[in-house]
Amino acid sequence: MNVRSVLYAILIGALMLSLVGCTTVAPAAPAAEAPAGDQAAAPAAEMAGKTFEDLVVGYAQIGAESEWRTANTQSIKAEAERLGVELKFSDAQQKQENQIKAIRSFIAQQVDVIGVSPVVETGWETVFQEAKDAGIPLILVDRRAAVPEELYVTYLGSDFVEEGRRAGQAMADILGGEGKIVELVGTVGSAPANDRYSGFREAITEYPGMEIIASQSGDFTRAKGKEVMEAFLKSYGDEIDALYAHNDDMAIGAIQAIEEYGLKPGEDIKIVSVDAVRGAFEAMIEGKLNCTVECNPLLGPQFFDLALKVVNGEEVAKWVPSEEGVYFPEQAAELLPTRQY
Ligand code: GZL
Repeated sequence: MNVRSVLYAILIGALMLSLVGCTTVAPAAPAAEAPAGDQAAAPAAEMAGKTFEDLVVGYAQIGAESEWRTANTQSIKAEAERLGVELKFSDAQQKQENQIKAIRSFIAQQVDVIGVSPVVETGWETVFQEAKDAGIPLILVDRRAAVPEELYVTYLGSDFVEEGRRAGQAMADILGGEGKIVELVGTVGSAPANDRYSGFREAITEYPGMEIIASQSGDFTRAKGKEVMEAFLKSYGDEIDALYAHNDDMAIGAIQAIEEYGLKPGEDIKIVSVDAVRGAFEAMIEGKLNCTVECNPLLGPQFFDLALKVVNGEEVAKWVPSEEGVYFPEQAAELLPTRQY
């Protein structure tokens, strides 16, 4: 073999070796062409799931019956705006049939997720099943519904029984363990009314000197709370030592009735209520309310975080409870400026 042939052979060999030493990475096939199940081939964006800006959420709100509800609605709308979520919002004016219609409309529009605050606990199984059959996850917000757990992904809201217990213990402390109590109950059949009713009774059981002499629904509104308190005063007058109201709006209505009757709310009749809205702090500063148990309405941020996780197939707890406190007159003036609702 002459010199030229030897050099040629060496050159070819070196060339062959260099090809074996380096690999070229074929560009990832676009997701559409990637073999089924070959996640490694899918572009990163495809695996990231939806973002808030992609989200379309249907929210079936109860109505606008109280300061609490107004704050709750504001929190949900403001957070949707901040995140860039497309929010389809319905106000049912406290009618279950309107909430059911709204949920069916959201299903027809094929939203990504449905949020609902059930006005009452029963009557939801059919429409929740329709949402499940349509493959649309449903989140209970604020109030629970009496349905099988598989019909909703998670419940975001308070422990209303604990709120009732806290109100009962506060009432026992304020009354010194004895007195005749009238009760303004929330919307009949609603989870907060049912649970605040039972939690309060659980707490006062150990005080035999405490007696509930009358109990009637004021439907969580000021107007109805005033009306029912007027009836209580007509029937029992100054026999009444205290009022337990399932929300601050009914308590504020009752305060007006007590003053018009000629008694001093917060003194002649002690008052314990629930929600801790600004109106309650103002009433405590005026000496007309003796305690308010917090029920947090500012659920917008937690709701949309849960909605995005659910839509992206992430695990979420079956119940996400709210953090809440109990407030008394001596704290009211200092805390009022800090209250967000
Ligand atoms: C409680 C909420 C109740 C409030 C009322 O989570 O559902 O409904 O306590 C409101 O003020 O009307």
